[in-house]
Amino acid sequence: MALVEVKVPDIGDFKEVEVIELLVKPGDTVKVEQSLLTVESDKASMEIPSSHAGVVRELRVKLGDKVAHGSLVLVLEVGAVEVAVAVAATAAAAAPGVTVNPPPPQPSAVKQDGVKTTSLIEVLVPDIGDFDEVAVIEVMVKVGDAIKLEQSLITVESDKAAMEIPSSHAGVVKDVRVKVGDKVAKGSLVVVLVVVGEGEAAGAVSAPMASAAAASVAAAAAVVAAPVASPVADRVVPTAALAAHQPTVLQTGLPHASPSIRKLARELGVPLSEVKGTGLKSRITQDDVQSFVKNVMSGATQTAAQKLKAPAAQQAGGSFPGLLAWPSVDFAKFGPVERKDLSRIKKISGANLHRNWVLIPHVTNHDDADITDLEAFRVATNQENERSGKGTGSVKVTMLAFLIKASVAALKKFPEFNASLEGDAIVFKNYFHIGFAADTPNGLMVPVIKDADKKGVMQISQEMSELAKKARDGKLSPAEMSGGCFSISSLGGIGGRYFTPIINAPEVAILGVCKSSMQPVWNGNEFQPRLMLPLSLSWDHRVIDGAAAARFNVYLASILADFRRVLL
Ligand code: CAO
Repeated sequence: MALVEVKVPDIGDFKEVEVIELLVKPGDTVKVEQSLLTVESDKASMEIPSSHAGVVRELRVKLGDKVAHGSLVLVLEVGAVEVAVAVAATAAAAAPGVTVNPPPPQPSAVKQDGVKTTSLIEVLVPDIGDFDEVAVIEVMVKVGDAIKLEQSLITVESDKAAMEIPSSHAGVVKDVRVKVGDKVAKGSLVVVLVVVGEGEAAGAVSAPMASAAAASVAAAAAVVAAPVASPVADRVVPTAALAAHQPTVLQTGLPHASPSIRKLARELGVPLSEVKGTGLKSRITQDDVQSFVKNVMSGATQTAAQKLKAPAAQQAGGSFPGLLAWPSVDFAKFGPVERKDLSRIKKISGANLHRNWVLIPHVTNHDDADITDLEAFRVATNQENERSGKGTGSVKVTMLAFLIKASVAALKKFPEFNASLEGDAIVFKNYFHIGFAADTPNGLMVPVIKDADKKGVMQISQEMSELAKKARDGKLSPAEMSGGCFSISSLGGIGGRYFTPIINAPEVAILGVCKSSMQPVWNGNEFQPRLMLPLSLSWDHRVIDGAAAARFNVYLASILADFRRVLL
């Protein structure tokens, strides 16, 4: 084993470039040519490959560092064979032999003083180093676009660098001769421009540009031809040919990402222009691409293409072939409108609710519970707590806390309600975590009271009040919203009679509660005024039968009518 220092190879006529991405860390095993870091000039990003295989012992650069030819990147621990290769490569690097390609022939100027001319100009790919072919990954112009001199036309990419091909002329695009996926090389036709000249033919307009390009091409050629310590180092320098041009990345608004990230995005079908970069200078990192994919998969976000298709998909998508497409209406035709994006929470909860509604065969049973005595007890308890000082602060015993306790008793009696469906099996849970729907300014959230069976009504009230506040302040953690077995959605503080709550998958049932009201109830001899609480129990018919649901409601109502039944 020996230590080898890996340095930045010759990167052309860039004095310094910034490290914008570290692709390895100490302890990583790297192969020869594996990219170690990404550096960036104002024109291109490039990856610096390893000259040896080995294990990274020490990183000598960090994000934001400026590096140049010869800067130490990292120290590698390599085996004996690799050391021999390193020695040979270093010897080669010391040898003379820098050759500079001659500049390409320049077009001759044809003067036509005082005459306005219109000419067709073919814009070709300039010398891009020693790449035979590079792939076109973005076409930034279309027919009819007015193009400025040096404006980027296309982005091409090798396996190590992405670069933009600028226009050699100002003009209007008459024809685009490349498309994404095409392979191009030096001299490939990119676009045909209509160029208007004041007293100059198009060829003359191109002359200064051509010489500028020639100079930079020569510089690039020198870089490419220079012997370097790494057997692959010449592959990182093709973009020097563009050094003479103004930065175009920001002008075009193209996503800022290294070649490997672009490749990853292409493989995954991720539209990079829709990914928010969190790296240095808003650069898109691998994590950004991965979280974009996760968000799309979880339904938290949609790609622009999905959004376009979404309305139709909601009705006539893959799951419901044959249904009519979602109506597309220009509402502004009928009156003033205002368009507002859904909140993040609404997007997430909406996607979940939609899935649950579509995939779960819901049935809802409605019933009433006589809570006359329970409400009297709740009010008395709160008054008693007030008097004795126990209720100081904002916490008071709520009807919902009693409902949680009563539901736990019903879940214990009917275990199929405290279950989840997993393929062909039912998973019965021996814990009782109860979620409750909380209405927040940003949308619906469902915090979970953990181990509600082990907690008293006072403690549940206290936790509910804290969790509801957190939900409204947008401070609920994922842990506080996970693990639920059964949910309760209470609209009792608002009003209404009954509704159909949507089951919160993978749970199999949910209890909806509306506002209690005094009702005349027949006791066998006479009508009596009783405080009745409307209950709506939605259940998954794949797991639960209608009879069980009716029994669950009857039992729940009986407990609410007389909580002593919990003890039986
Ligand atoms: N019948 C009659 N009154 C009721 C009641 C019921 N079933 N439930 C609550 N109330 C009363 C309370 O006693 C309270 O009155 P006082 O202020 O006089 O004591 C008032 O209504 C307000 O209660 P609340 O709703 O603030 O408190 P809660 O404990 O009942 O509920 C919470 C807390 C977080 C569940 C509730 O605020 C909330 O967000 N509910 C909406 C849930 C929701 O959106 N569900 C729909 C999901 S499906 O889209």
